[in-house]
Parts: sequence; structure tokens; C-alpha cells
Amino acid sequence: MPSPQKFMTLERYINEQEAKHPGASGEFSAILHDLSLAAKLVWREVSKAGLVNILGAAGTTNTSGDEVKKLDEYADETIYKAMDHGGHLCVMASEENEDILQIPENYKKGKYVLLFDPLDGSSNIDANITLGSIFSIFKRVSPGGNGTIQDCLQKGIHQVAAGYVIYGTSTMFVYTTGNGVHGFTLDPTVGEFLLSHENITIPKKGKIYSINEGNYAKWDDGMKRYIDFLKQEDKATNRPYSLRYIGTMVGDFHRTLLYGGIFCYPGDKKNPEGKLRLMYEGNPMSMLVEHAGGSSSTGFQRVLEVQPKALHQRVPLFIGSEEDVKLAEEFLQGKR
Ligand code: AHM
Ligand code: MG
Repeated sequence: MPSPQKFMTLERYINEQEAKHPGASGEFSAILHDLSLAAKLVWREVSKAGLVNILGAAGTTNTSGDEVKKLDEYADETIYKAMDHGGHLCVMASEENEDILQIPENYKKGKYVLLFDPLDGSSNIDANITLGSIFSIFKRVSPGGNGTIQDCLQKGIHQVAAGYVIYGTSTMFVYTTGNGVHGFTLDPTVGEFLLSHENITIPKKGKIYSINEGNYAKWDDGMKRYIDFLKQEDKATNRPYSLRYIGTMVGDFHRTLLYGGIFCYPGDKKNPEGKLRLMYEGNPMSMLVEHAGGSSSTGFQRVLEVQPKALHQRVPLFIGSEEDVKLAEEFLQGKR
């Protein structure tokens, strides 16, 4: 008989991790369980995105007479609704909403705070290209009752968990609670996330860079010289770095985490802070990369130490293999 395969579901993994911490209340595990349900609900709709012509386009009514929502609005509402009644959160914030999102009056308020990007890469929806959802969890700092903006505006170093869901050729749930980075692949036939990538570690140096190089003319000198440098032959491989750019950060980040290299979204003359959001993209991905052995920088500072001042503030991002991020910093800081 072939040796039996050990199937580890996300649920069981979370419970086993919790059992290792005798003082744990279980609240935190419950949040992760709720997030995995939200991920499956969003995946269900994302996987039907190509059927809009058959089922009805966004803004129209479908065959059951329901109004069809835009996928990013659907993801936003679904994640909020999956998370609002667990009793473990005191407030949420989403990239899609200007203000913080309160937990409805009638539900219990808990001690955690959830920030999320419900559907990352939304410009890729119509082209059947990888999408993602990103989440970041903090402990509240306010004493009780409804959460506040201060609960949300904490530095990334205070995150207690972070992760993403990638809706790609397979759908995966990747997260860290500060104890390794673990990836689970959805088996759609049974509707379970199964452990497929335990303790992900990023190579110390990679061979791929990922950036929207169309912005080249707007970059400052150090940034231009860094990218020019990557295009020269690398002594370690006898070839220049390869360029890969999906335009969905979750996809570009996931590849960088597994294969190594660097993902960059720099600031430029017009937008000195770049495009990506500190609270929904920069912080969670930075926690993940650091726990996988990589690093993340604004070019001048560790992203996790940036003091947030506004919910939707942007941050320049250089994230990936430790040696690649260090090299980028040297160019940006004029040391090369
Ligand atoms: P979105 O959250 O509206 O989808 O925007 C964020 C996306 C990232 O996923 C991606 O890295 C970046 O925007 C791509 O931007 P650009 O088209 O400027 O390269
Ligand atoms: Mg995004």
C-alpha cells in the first residue's frame, strides 16, 4: 500500500498552532477561520468572472433578478460581512472605503483590528489574470467599545498576523502569525485549504525584478541607475536579471516570495510616495517577507517602522530577497 498522505487542513493547522499556546483564548484562531471562509466566498465569484457575458455584467441584473455587483465591491462586502459578527474585531478598514468600518451596533466588539485590500489587481479582472486579497491584523489600543482610527493607524511592527489569498492557477491562502509563513492550496472539489507550503523561506538573492518600468522617465537618478544595473550581466548567473510584472501585487509578491528577487513600486517626481498603500499592501506583505527571511524597505527605512498618519497613505516599496533589497537601498541612498 502506498504510504498514507497526511492531509493538513488550514483549520486543523490553526487549531494545532493554538494548542501550542496554552494561554490562547481561541479568538485569534476564530478570526483566521472566518477569513478562510471569506476567501472561499470571494474565490467562488472570482472564478466566475469570465462568465459575466452569460450571467450578466456588473451593474445589470442576473437571471435570478439580483443586481450583479462589481467584483471588487462584492469582495469588499463579503469580507466585511464574513468578519463583522464573530465578536473578535472592534473595527475594520478596507482599501475600498474612505473611513474606518465599524462593527454593527448589535454585535459584540473584540480586541482585534482588521485591515484589508479586498481585491488586489482589479484592473486585471477582465483579462483572466491573477487577483488577490490581502489582510493585516492588529490588537486594539483603545480601551473598549467601538474601535477607533488610532486602532488602525499602528506601525506595521505591531501586526499580530498578516496574509493574502492568491486567486491564480490555484487559489492559495498564505499567512503568518509571526511563527513562519505557511501556504495552503484550495482543493476546490472538497472546498478545503490544504497545507502545501509549510515554512516558506525566500532565497537570499534572486534573479528576477518586478516593476512597472513604463514609469522610468519619472524616476530619480538613483532609481534609474539601479534598474540599469540589474540589466547588466550578473556575475553569479552570467545573465541579466529577468523582468516579470503582472500588475497584481499579490501575484508579483507571491512569485518573489517563492523564487526570490525584488518587487518594487518606487516613488517618482509626481508621486513621491509611489502608488501602493501602507496599511493594506505595504505592511502585511512586509510582515510576511520578513518572517520568510527577506526584507522590505522604502529605500530609506524599514517599511514596518513607518508611522502611519492616514488610513490610505502610500509608501514606496522595495520588497523581496535580503540582498536585492539592500542593493536597491544602496542605489537609492546614493551609495553606489
Ligand atoms: P488596486 O488595489 O487598485 O488593484 O491597485 C494596486 C495594484 C497592485 O496590485 C499592483 O502592484 C499595482 O497596482 C500596479 O500598478 P501599475 O498599473 O501602476 O503598475
Ligand atoms: Mg491593491
